[in-house]
Amino acid sequence: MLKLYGFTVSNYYNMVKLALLEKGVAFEEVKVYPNQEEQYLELSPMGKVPCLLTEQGPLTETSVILDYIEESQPGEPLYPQQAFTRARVRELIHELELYIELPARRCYGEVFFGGTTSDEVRTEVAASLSKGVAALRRRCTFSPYLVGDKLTYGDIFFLYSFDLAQQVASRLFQRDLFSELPGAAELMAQLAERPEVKRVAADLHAGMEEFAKLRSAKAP
Ligand SMILES: N[C@@H](CCC(=O)N[C@@H](CS)C(=O)NCC(=O)O)C(=O)O
Repeated sequence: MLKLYGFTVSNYYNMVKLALLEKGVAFEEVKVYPNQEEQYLELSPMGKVPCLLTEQGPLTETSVILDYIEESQPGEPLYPQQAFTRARVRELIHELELYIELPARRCYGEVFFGGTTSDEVRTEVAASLSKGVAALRRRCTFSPYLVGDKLTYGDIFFLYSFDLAQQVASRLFQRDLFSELPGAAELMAQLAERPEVKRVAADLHAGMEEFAKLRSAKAP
């Protein structure tokens, strides 16, 4: 059986978990926090989560894991059939990761864990979010999903990255990314109604206290 390594508060872990749940694939969750222990690096060479352990060996990097799931597992397809539309979804996944999630992540320390962000970083992040959201505005159809009328991996990436970026934008820049991207709020609300999304959210909630303790124990 597939084993999913990570922890329930991780947004990337939850992307893979939701994909497996949506497809109805059996998997076992193995709780691990990011670390640099030799034993874990054997599975995840950067020490990050998630890691998916398959019969042939471990895989890391969320978008790669999602592709593997699509190609190897049964269940409802989560990429469009048509090659161009499938590429469009992959394009959006890259845009969400590179220009929304990763820039916003540079401010998670301040927004979620009581750290600080330099003015220089703030300026860079604000600019990146503007360009990233403008790119999404040009590409997303919200019809009602990110692209088309079926759930795709693009929606899964959107679900677990855009909201976090919005929290950064709201706290640090007094911006509302949802109003900058018409259709995004409605899609987020619709996704939140899915039973599998509710399960992931409940597990996240249940794991929050332990994660918060771990974070504060590590704080200087
Ligand atoms: N590019 C990775 C990013 C995964 C990632 O950043 N995971 C976080 C937890 S949400 C992590 O493991 N952070 C620890 C670290 O960066 O060392 C992926 O696509 O899976």
